[in-house]
Amino acid sequence: MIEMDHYASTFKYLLGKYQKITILSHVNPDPDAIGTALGMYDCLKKQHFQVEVVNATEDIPRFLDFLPHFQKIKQKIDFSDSLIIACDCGSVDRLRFALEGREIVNIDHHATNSQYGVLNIVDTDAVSSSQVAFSLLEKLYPLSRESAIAFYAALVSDTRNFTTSNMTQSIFDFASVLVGLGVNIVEVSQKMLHRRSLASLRILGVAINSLELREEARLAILRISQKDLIHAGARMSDLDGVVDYAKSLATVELALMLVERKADVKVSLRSKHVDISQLASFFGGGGHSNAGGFEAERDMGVLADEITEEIKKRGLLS
Ligand SMILES: [Mn+2]
Repeated sequence: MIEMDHYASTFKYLLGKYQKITILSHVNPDPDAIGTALGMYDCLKKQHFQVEVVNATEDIPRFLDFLPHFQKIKQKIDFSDSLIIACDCGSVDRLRFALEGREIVNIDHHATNSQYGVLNIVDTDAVSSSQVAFSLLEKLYPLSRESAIAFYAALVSDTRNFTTSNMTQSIFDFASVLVGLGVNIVEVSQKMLHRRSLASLRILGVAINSLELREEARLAILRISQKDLIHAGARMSDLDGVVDYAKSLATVELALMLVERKADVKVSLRSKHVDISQLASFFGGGGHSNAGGFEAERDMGVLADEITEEIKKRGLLS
């Protein structure tokens, strides 16, 4: 973990220059992006800043509607003179706003983060961006139950319910602190796990039917076409976690999911052990050691072959 004292004093100095704050997170947000943003929102709002929380995406996962202030999330930035706080976002273009000339505080844990802020609080040892945000804010302000709920939901999601390979004892200590602030863990689990959309199950079925194994069954590929999405009535947010099913196969080391969208193909990468962050960067994306992704304007079949070749060239499965 990074040493937070220095970052906290710089952050406090930056906050002192502004009355208004705009909290952003990456496009097609996951629960860590939204939970980190809403936890920060609650904390800074209670410090009497004028705060707005914005995400460029229309389709924010609806199962997060139990998070405090979820209804406050807007699609448009209204403040022109605010400090920008970016949550869980590895590159500034994934915020999808024109931010030239704006001061940005970059709070993240992606190994591929491009350090686009005036202050970059990027801890690649943190398991969620909410952990980075919490470590920062606890140096400066009291944290409420509302912030804790949002940070905990983010933590649960990015660790896939405390099962990812970066889990350590200290993560349970962090979770325990959040629970001590009043998080109802049963409620969060039920709200996050037991309220799936029908479309998400239908598209999961389609994805699993498309499973193809390559490289002696160590590489799994899932493909979802634009037609599949329309037929299932699925949105991109219904695909959260689908690629993990391919990774769960005993023989599989590396799993890919290709989703055909209107203008491009979205690729999600997951691995059990090998570092796939450089592979994701090579194709213009980013991520963590075991989870990443990118977008490409190519035919799905061509792209699957290209990625397979690059995996072989890099010896990721040898
Ligand atoms: Mn994250």
